[in-house]
Amino acid sequence: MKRMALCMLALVLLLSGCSGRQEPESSSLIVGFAQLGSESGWRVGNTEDIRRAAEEAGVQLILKNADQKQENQIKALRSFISLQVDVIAFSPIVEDGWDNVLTEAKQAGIPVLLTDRKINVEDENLFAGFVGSDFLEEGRDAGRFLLQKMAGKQDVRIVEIAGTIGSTPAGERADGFREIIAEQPGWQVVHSVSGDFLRSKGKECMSNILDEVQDIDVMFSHNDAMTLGAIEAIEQAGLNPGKDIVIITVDGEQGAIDLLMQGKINCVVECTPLIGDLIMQLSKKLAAGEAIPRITHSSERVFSEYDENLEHLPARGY
Ligand code: GZL
Repeated sequence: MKRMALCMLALVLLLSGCSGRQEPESSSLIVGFAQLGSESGWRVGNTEDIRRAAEEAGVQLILKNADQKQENQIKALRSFISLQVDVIAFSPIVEDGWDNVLTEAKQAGIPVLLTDRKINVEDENLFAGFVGSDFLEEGRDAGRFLLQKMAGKQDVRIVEIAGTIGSTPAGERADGFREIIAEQPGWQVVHSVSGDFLRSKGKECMSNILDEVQDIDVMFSHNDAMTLGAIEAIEQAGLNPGKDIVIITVDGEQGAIDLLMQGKINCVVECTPLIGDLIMQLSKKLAAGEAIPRITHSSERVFSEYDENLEHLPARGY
């Protein structure tokens, strides 16, 4: 009886959430997805791709947006548990604080798939696996570009605009970048501050940095949204981004690729949000009781001023 109510509720949610979309083929698989927010073009693209993939896979998707608040994500996970969805998937805004709610999901017999970001939990069996980017490698790629760009230079002064404190991408991008530049004589990150992956905060942070820090050679920003904001501040200060200050960013949004082609950004490390199909494939396996890999990484590349024919790149889609 409860499951019938669930299917009816899921149908109502789907009908209310879809603007005239063709309803997916009826499917027994119901996935509850707790999205963390809409903080960047990357996140919006990620949500759209998950909706598209669910529709194409015939999966009934219940997607709730937490507006960048962990407590809202936890509430969403608890609602999926009470709805007895088949699979729970979510992009944890930060790494800590998930043990209790995921224990409840385990006790309810609902498998959990981590997407996009990782978590720290006592019991690693509280989730079945992770699908998303290798953020450590993204940070290393940013460092490798700088080694090429600044080859032979000493005393390179770097400022960093970091992502959400306590999130996997912020921690691992920072670590990977520092690992690669560690041996360079006189290279140092002279200032690091979190812009929370938001464009507005990226602009605010860079404006403050320009007031406080002298002789900046490089800005490493953990996402394109903050980079676009920071570039506004750099230009308002009368400086030329990409020339006076080397700009390295992560995500690969269309806006950043456009600025790369204009010479205002020097390197864009791709972090694809388009993992909807992988999420659905892994969810179907979990629903069928099959094991999945603990880690499934998306494949990504680097775009930089050293690339030719960037103008022929296909539209980024986010
Ligand atoms: C990375 C993702 C990050 C993006 C940001 O996988 O979690 O969150 O880099 C987004 O744009 O806000």
